Amino acid sequence: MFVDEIEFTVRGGKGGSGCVSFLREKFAMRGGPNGGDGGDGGDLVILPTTHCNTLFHLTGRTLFAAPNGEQGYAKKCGGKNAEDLAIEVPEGTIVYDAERGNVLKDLAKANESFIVARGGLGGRGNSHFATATHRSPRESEPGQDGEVRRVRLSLKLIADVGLLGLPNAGKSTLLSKLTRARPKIADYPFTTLEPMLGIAQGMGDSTFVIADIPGLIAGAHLGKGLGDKFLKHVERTRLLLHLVDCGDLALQTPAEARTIIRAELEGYSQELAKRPQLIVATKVEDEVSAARAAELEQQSGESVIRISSATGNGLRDLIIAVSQFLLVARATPNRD
Ligand SMILES: Nc1nc2c(ncn2[C@@H]2O[C@H](COP(=O)(O)OP(=O)(O)OP(=O)(O)O)[C@@H](O)[C@H]2O)c(=O)[nH]1
Ligand SMILES: [Mg+2]
Repeated sequence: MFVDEIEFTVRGGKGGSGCVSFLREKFAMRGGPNGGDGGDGGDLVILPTTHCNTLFHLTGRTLFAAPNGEQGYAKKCGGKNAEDLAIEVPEGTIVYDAERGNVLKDLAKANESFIVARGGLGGRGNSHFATATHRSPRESEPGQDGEVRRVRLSLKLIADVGLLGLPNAGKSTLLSKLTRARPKIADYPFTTLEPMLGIAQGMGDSTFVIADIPGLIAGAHLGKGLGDKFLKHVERTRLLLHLVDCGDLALQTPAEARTIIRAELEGYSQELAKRPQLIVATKVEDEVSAARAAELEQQSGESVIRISSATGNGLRDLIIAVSQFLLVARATPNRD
């Protein structure tokens, strides 16, 4: 199941307590204090990885706690420091402080881990408390508590290209033609219920990641259909492909489809609405669909790339257009 929002409490491990002990040996009956220090508590770490695609594996837990440090021992033996506890999350997970609402960390790159709750330090044993006048200290420190905080994780997929369109526009079919992803495809609306990524072969050695999301309908930003909650998964793309169905079974004219999607994007976020877009006419494989694509081009005043995922026509042109765009965009810093 695709889970992209989750909230729970995190706690660093408690430090082990310091030990109270005195040297007891045959010829040193009243030896000095020798209690060792407690070990430090483990840190609670969030680790972005490419091994998982959703936050589903973290559901059902309200608390993640790192292990506690070991207590100190006699003969100045320190307790062991606890291991850290790492929670794996998909790349693109943003960690928020659930109470204040501020971003703690955007984990956009795999393996760049983040300590979200530090473990407490171990307490000092009584050997640290001896002075010239206080030679038999019976005091030691308890370990410090680990940090505790409530966090919210929100996954925003990271892709180069996002597919947009009304239901049935042919988004998933295109994903399946350009990548090895195998999304569900069918002739009814809302076949796609959760986002899916695929890696496409671009020009030369280049590749690009495509995100397919559920279809949008008029009023999606007001919660109609599946709503616009999946649009956050194309927020971190460089380029949007707006797929417009030019087949004869389409319920809207291409120009209507274009207008609906543009309005939904604006309703969701002005910033996303300004993202570079290519208009892609889909199912262009006969005279009728070719005429509809031409009409769209004329009415919108935007150039339209014609494709048919069924025959493969136009797919190469699309790959060239996307690759050329990305070549320039990738050379420009500060995407996110
Ligand atoms: N003739 C023709 N049919 C196509 C083409 N591309 C997709 N289809 C058909 O259009 C229907 C919808 O395709 P999908 O890829 O599931 O559409 P979608 O945009 O992912 O739809 P949702 O997931 O519901 O938003 C399916 O019956 C496909 O077989 C095409 O190039 N030509
Ligand atoms: Mg689909």
